[in-house]
Amino acid sequence: MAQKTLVKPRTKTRTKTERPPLWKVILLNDDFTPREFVVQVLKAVFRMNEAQAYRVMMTAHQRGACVIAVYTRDVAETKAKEATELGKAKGYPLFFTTEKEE
Ligand code: TYC
Repeated sequence: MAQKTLVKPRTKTRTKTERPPLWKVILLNDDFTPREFVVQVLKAVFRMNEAQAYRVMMTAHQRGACVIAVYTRDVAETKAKEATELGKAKGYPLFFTTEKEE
């Protein structure tokens, strides 16, 4: 009698979890927007407390730019736009941009 090969079915499911790429929201410095206003916007849009917002504002002020947070692309773009609009509404050149995280 021919020998039969026992084929054991795979029972474990292998899940490939691909995380969506994250996007950075970056705050850019300018010479006109008041520091206190930048802090207000950071608190309102990025849910930071006073100390966190102040630190981020000062980093952008001194170095030219500061990464604020990472989100999915949609959220990052929406928040950057919202925050930029708040400045625009007051006539400030305050600007937030996004960049894909590598
Ligand atoms: N540089 C601005 C000032 O001196 C303050 C400021 C800080 C503006 C950070 C934008 O992203 C910024 N009034």
